[in-house]
Amino acid sequence: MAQLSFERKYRVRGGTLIGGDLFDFWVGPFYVGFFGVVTFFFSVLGTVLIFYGASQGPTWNPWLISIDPPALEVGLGAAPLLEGGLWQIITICAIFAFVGWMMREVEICRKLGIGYHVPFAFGVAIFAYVTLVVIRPVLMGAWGHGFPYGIFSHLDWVNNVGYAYGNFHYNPAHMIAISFFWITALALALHGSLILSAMNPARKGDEVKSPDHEDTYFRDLIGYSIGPLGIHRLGLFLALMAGFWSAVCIVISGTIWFQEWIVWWDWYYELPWWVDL
Ligand code: 07D
Ligand code: 07D
Ligand code: 07D
Ligand code: 07D
Ligand code: BPH
Repeated sequence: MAQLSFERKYRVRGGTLIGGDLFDFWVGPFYVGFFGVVTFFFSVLGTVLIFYGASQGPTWNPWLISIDPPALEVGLGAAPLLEGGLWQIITICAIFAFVGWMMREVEICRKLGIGYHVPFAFGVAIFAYVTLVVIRPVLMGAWGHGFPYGIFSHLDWVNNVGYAYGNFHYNPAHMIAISFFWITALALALHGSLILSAMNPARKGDEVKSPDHEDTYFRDLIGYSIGPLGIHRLGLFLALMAGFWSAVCIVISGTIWFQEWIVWWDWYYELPWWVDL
């Protein structure tokens, strides 16, 4: 109930970036806004085009439907609709849908008077996607380097692009990204379990425990507690680094590094103190 009366108090006009009062309303629990309309329009258009592409293809099997980018020969030009043009239009729709979603998050933050941390964080995910389908293809000179929009076909793309550089695990930025993914899961596992442990005291009837207990737990265990605010800063940082280094690991493959990734490690043999041994 408290939640609901809070919402009534804050669900007032204002804070919009575009459109003034025009789209400043809610549909059920959803805030609409100008960017809600943008997201809805491009999501529906993009999805309809995927279904249209599927209807022109060989299968309705959801795992196998695939909207492929143009052939490499097309370069950075526009392709005929059924030879990659659909992929190009769907990519534009997807970017507008994602950016629209992010801007809608910004307007909600403005209405509530809170920081822009959530839309910023989503911006990093959008950056990773745009790196895959715009930045890297443009740098490499062909839309054909983007990934196909299909459940299995995009896995084949990851596999094939990986092996194009030998064992992709040797890509140092891939290692950093993976390490951040592992650490993010570690941090969330620790944080989630710690909060639940304080909320669910082991002895029945005990009061719910405070952040003092949470801090003391980690001081006892590893000598340090990052604190109730710090863990959220750390978690956000780790997750954003995972997304950022992912974008780095793929954008350098085929633009500044062309060989198998294991060759990159030759700098180690070439260090001055043993190169002539
Ligand atoms: C849980 C939030 C909910 C989101 C869901 C996904 C669609 C697609 C469209 C059939 C964590 C909704 C799915 C809208 C329907 C059509 C045409 C987020 C959650 C439930 N992938 N990927 C999946 C996407 C890339 C990779 C699953 C999207 C890169 C690997 C799903 C993108 C690379 C594996 C999916 C994207 C890559 C997957 C589950 C965009 C590197 C798996 C995703 C737009 C990042 C796993 C069969 C998930 C799987 C999987 C969607 C990009 C690698 C279909 C939308 C090119 C190795 N990816 N992916 O839970 O089971 O995300 O595949 O960038 O093993 Mg992928
Ligand atoms: C095992 C860690 C336990 C750690 C402990 C603590 C110390 C103390 C001291 C710091 C489980 C140790 C502590 C030593 C240190 C101090 C002071 C965590 C463990 C107890 N895969 N794949 C996974 C993806 C591909 C393959 C899991 C993605 C390729 C194999 C996860 C991709 C091929 C195995 C995953 C991808 C391939 C896996 C790992 C993309 C390679 C596994 C998470 C984007 C060519 C492993 C149980 C995990 C597994 C595993 C993700 C690609 C092979 C889901 C995102 C196609 C052989 N892969 N993978 O297990 O399932 O954490 O292990 O392409 O064995 Mg994969
Ligand atoms: C940051 C907590 C601190 C832990 C650290 C790791 C050692 C090893 C031993 C030199 C997040 C301490 C490292 C104790 C020293 C020797 C002999 C947790 C943090 C700082 N892996 N893995 C790494 C381990 C597996 C995979 C890095 C351990 C499975 C991939 C580090 C285990 C599969 C990649 C590491 C384990 C797999 C890595 C960073 C145990 C599936 C990378 C880890 C005991 C899960 C990344 C060069 C990190 C890398 C990486 C350690 C198991 C896959 C060396 C201890 C078999 C694909 N792994 N790993 O940040 O840079 O974890 O590799 O299960 O790309 Mg691994
Ligand atoms: C791109 C998603 C953005 C999403 C958006 C929103 C909707 C709406 C609607 C639900 C970035 C979409 C929303 C559609 C849905 C509703 C209503 C996130 C994105 C904007 N790898 N690898 C990575 C591992 C190997 C290879 C990243 C592990 C092999 C290539 C990550 C392993 C080879 C590429 C990673 C492993 C290989 C990657 C992915 C293990 C294959 C990339 C995370 C255990 C043989 C990709 C930017 C990511 C990348 C990438 C992990 C193995 C190849 C660090 C753990 C050795 C070619 N790998 N990999 O990017 O960096 O998230 O992309 O072996 O392109 Mg790898
Ligand atoms: O609202 C959200 O979450 C609830 C936002 C979101 C976020 C946010 C949000 O605020 C944040 C902070 C992140 N994601 C963060 C991150 C990580 C760290 C940077 C990173 C690892 C990550 N997100 C990854 C992913 C992935 C992966 C790994 O694959 C997916 C699938 C997602 N995030 C998905 C999402 C959505 C659930 C949500 C979100 N992350 C954004 C929802 C949104 O944008 O809605 C508007 C768009 C539509 C409703 C549909 C658009 C349809 C298109 C026009 C057509 C489809 C095209 C597509 C390219 C086809 C792909 C086919 C696949 C089979 C490959």
